[in-house]
Amino acid sequence: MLDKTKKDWWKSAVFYQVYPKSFQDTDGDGFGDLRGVIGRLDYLEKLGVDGIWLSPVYASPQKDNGYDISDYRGVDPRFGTMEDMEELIARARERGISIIMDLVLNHSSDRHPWFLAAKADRESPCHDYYIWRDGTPDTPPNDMTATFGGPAWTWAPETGQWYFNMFSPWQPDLNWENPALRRELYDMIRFWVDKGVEGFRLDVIDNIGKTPDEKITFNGPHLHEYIRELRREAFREDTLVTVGEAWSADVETAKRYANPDGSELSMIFQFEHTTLDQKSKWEPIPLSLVKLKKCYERWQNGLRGEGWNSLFLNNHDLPRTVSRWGDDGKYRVESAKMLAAMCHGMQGTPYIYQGEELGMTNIRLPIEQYDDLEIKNAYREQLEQGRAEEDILSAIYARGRDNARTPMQWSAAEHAGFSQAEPWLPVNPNYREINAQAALADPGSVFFYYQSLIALRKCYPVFQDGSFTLLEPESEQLFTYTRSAETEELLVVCNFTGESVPYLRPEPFANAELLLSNYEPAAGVLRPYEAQMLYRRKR
Ligand code: TEU
Repeated sequence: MLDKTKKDWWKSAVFYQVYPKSFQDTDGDGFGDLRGVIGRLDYLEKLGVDGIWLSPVYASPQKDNGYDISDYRGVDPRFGTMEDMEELIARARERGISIIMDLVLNHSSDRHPWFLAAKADRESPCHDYYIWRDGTPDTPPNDMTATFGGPAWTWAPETGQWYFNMFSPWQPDLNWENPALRRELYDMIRFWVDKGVEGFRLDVIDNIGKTPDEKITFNGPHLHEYIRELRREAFREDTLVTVGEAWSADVETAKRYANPDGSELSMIFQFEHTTLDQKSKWEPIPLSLVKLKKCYERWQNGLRGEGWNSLFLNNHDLPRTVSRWGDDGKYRVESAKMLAAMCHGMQGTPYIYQGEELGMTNIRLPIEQYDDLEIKNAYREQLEQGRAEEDILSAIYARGRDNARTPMQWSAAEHAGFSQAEPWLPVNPNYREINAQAALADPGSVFFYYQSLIALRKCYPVFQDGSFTLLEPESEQLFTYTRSAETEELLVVCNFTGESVPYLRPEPFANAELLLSNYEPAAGVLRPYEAQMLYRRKR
């Protein structure tokens, strides 16, 4: 178990993201719940993770699966009760697993009592908790659009004003310029810290300083002032782990959020590596391995000593990486392991998204079976713009968020052991083959590979500290790099293709120890999606 009284303990930790709606249903409503998470703690302990990032379980109308909160201090009855949450925190802690809650501080639900009061009365003290502009119903303040479709301004006839919504009309943006609002949020965070929550993932934190009149949504003028205040007022303990989601971050701006002086957050989620194989969200293009490697290199070297990154392939907003960069057919197991080795060999804190450790894949559904508001809006808007339906669908198959949100595949039983009832989103039909029960019965499974990766990070300090050097930067087939510390060195070798590729290890690693592999190594060649982790002592 990690010593979590140590500041920076999270640098040697591995986290696991639970998307509770899809994790495990116990009360037979087809919707995952907290008792389901409690019931699967043994599984997570076996995997070896140190913490769970729990996607939102707060009371919510679920327009955006909980990223629209109507009560920040309450548990949504669909997920369970406050007692369930307290029990989860306690039971997890007994196993050395910390609970990291999702914090959606950029916006609330339009059903939050603050917003209801704000919308009903301009004189309400809550009115200024949101962003309002006067006007007339036919002319919004400007032409900004919302992430999930439509304008970023919604008319409220009650007050005769427009309110600002970056994501959807059901998610009005909070006005961080209002000190009383900020105080409410800090007090709410303390409420959860007092319950034993050991950290937070901060949803779209780079948006909280927005100034919509200037059309600035990311990196607003007061952004870092607010984050520093958050740290001082709400994240008081040095041992709390805080990870900020920042789609806008580049290497330079990332350093501010995750500055080692501890004045802001522990680390960030940045997404550059997930944007290289697309012209825009719904226009995928083939991945250039050279570009991907250069991107990782820039981040690994750029943040070294100056910030702390997280490492991830998947989350609830991204398609399954085994389907995206690997091969989810013939070489599913090999490529899932290769991608894991590529990612977990680097410097940063790894996050595993539920089902990734099983090699779960993307899904294709008839359009009416999708649930995600982003998918539904994109489908409608692109049809209106005249894009061919089959092109829209193929973009949704490749990039839609529901790829990641299908129910967790626990067993070959009906509904994949996720629920007794029809799940809220269809189970991937491949659950009979791909499921946790099968993985646990097979020592060669993706699950046990992840278990080894997590254990290795705990055994060898080079995973945490070693400097990164990209080898063969121009190869479109191989991703190879070293991590080097004073006395030890790691070599990670990944074949990103479905072909065998000739390969000779660099000389210093000729007799190195093989820490982990997904094939029995053969001289002079890497088989399809082969990955090796090699280790040597320098002296
Ligand atoms: O995501 C931030 C975000 O910008 C995403 O909407 C992203 O642009 C999109 O998913 C790409 O397809 C966070 C949450 O992770 C997401 O689930 C929420 O929907 C969103 O914020 C709003 O809270």
